[in-house]
Amino acid sequence: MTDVLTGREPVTQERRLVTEVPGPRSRELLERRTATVAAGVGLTLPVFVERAGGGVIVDVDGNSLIDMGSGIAVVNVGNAAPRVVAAVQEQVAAFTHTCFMVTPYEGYVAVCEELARVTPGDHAKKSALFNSGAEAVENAVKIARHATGRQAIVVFDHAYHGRTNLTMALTAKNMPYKQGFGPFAGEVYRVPMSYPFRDEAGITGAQAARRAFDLIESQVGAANVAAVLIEPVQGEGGFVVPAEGFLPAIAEWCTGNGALFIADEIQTGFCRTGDWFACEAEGVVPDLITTAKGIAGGLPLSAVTGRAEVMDAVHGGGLGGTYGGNPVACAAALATIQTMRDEDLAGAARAIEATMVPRLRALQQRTDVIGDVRGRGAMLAVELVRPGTTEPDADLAGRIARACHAQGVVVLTAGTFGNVLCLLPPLVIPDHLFDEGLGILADAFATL
Ligand code: PLZ
Repeated sequence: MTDVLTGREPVTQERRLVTEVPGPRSRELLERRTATVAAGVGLTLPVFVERAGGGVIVDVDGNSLIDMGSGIAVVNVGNAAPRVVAAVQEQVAAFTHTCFMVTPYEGYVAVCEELARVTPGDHAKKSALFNSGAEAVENAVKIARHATGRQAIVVFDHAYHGRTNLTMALTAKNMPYKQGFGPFAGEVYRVPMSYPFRDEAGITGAQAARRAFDLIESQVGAANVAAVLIEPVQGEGGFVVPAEGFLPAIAEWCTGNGALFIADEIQTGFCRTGDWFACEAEGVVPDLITTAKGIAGGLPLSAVTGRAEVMDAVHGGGLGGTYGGNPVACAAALATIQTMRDEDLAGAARAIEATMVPRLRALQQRTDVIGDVRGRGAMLAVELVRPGTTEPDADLAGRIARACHAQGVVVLTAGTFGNVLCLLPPLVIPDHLFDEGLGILADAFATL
C-alpha cells in the first residue's frame, strides 16, 4: 500500500538475499568508488544502497538487509521516515537556504524551542544550530571558554568527539582518527573513564570520579577548567556505560568548581538509550549539551543547547556558519521530534533493550569469547575477548561482523581495541527483524 504522506510503496520489512553480498552491481560501484574516492574515507560494508526504510536497507542488487546500525545512530525514526520525507519535500520546494544569519526563518527557532523542551533540566535554555557533531562540540568548547574565561577542557579515555582539529584533540583513539594529523589543539586534558569491565573490580562510580578529580586537581588546577566534556554512554569508544554515580559526581564537581559540565549526547541522544537523553537515567542536568545524529532523521543538523546565561555570554556574531540550521534540516528535525513523541520511541528503545539483553546474555553463557554485554536502550554491545581473559579480540569482532554482513545483517564494530560489536537498530525496527538479526549474530558465534 502506498504511504499517504510520501506516495511511495514502503520498503518491505524482510531480509531477502538474491545475490551474494556484495552483489555484482555493488562490486562494480565499489570499483568506481576505489578509483575516485579518497582512500582515507572508511568503509564498513561495500553494499551500495538504493532504498531504505524501517529496519531494512535495500541494495542495488535487490538484496534486503536488516539494519542494525542506523547509519551510526542517526535514523532512529527509521530511514526516509514518512513524516520526515513529507516535511523535507514541503520545505525544499518552499526555499532551500537563506542563511539564518542573513534572513532568518521560523524552522530554526522552532527547533531551538523543541531542544529547550526535550533536553534535561527546566532552567531557561538557548541553542545554536550547526551541521555536524564535531562542529557542535567545537562550538560548545568555544562557548564554555568564553563564558568561564578559562581554557582547560577535560576529556576522558576512550572518548570520541569528532575529526576536526579541535575534536581530534578531544578524541582519545590514535588510529585511525589522529595518526599523522597533528599538531593538535592545546589545553585539552585526558583523565580515566569509568569502564566497569576493565576497571579494578568493585570500584564505585564515585571512586572512579575521584580518580579523575585527583588528576585534574594536581595536573590542571580546578580553577583553570572551563569544562568537563563527556559522552554519558561512550559511543565509538565501545558503548562504555560508566558505573552508577560517576556522572552525577562529575556534574557535582563541575558545579563546585565553577566549571561547566558538557554532555556530548550526539550518539546517545534522541531516544536512543530509552530516554530523550542518556543523562536522564541518573537525573544529571548538563550545563551544555551537544546533539546531532538522531535529531533530524538523517539530514545534517547539530546543536549546542545550554543554560541561557552561558549561551548568551558570547558576543553577537561570535557563533554561526553558512549552513548551520539549514531550513530543510530544521523541517526534518521538527518532523523527527514529533514522530519520537507521538510514537514513544524512547519506550521502543527500552523495549528493544528488554528483549535484546537477555538474549545477548544467554549468548554470553554459551560462548567463552563474550567478556561483557552492555549498553542501554537500543545502544547495545558485546565486548569480545580471548577465552578466560579480558584481552581484546578485535580479529574475532571483525570476523563476526563480516559473517553477519554476508548474511544480510548490518552490524558495526567500535571500541578503543576494536573488539566491540555494536547494535544500533532504528527504533522503529519490527520485532521479527531484530529477532532474525540476533539469530544470525548467534549463528556467527556458533560457527566461528
Ligand atoms: N560525538 C559522541 O559519536 C560521531 C563517527 C563516525 P560527526 N560518531 C560517529 C566516524 O568514523 O567518523 C560523534 C559521536 C560523538 C561527536 C561525533 C562527531 O559527529 O557528525 O561525525 O562530526
